Amino acid sequence: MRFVTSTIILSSKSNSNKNTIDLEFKDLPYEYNALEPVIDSETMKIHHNKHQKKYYDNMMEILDKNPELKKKKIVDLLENLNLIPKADREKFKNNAGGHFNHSFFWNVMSPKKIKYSGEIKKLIDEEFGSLESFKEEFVKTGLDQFGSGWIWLCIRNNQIKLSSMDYQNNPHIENCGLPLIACDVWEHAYYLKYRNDREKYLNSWFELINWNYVNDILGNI
Ligand code: MN3
Repeated sequence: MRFVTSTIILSSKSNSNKNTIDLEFKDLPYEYNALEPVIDSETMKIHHNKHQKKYYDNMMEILDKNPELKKKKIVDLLENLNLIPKADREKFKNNAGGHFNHSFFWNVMSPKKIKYSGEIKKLIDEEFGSLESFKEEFVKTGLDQFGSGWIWLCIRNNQIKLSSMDYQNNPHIENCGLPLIACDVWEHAYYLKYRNDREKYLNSWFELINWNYVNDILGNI
């Protein structure tokens, strides 16, 4: 599939390794407190060291039983779950999805305010009218997600689409193009600071978006 290969380019063209998402558990691309006050340090630590680490370990447990699969890219595995032995397929989808999604999530947030510009600005302004209207839709999408899941902006055939997906599903698993923006709406992502106020979390989170990261992805398609 065309989309599979375009994602892999992320790792080769970038001049640092920060865009690489693979079968490796990495440090965050910034300090745990770097996103304060929007996301507190304790939430970041638990989220990265406990939640993502657990997804990663569970994924690796399955891959250790099937070492030939380790030669594949994680997006190839997510897009072709039939490669995973049936007994472990659901567990793999949830945990490899969790590992991929969190790796993407850390990169699509920036400690420094990033200017909304470039190709993503063109696409969003065309599809949603303005950044403000996009933000409104984004927050609404997150509020409409019942229970745990993610907000995704993805692109396919130059068309962007905003949607929410359950649990650790993502655009690779659901076969709807390449991910551009990911926001975690599981309670563990915001509960310590925002309690039940998902709307406040989403409005604050939106300001963290690393538009440069998104434009890098678009530049590599
Ligand atoms: Mn999470």
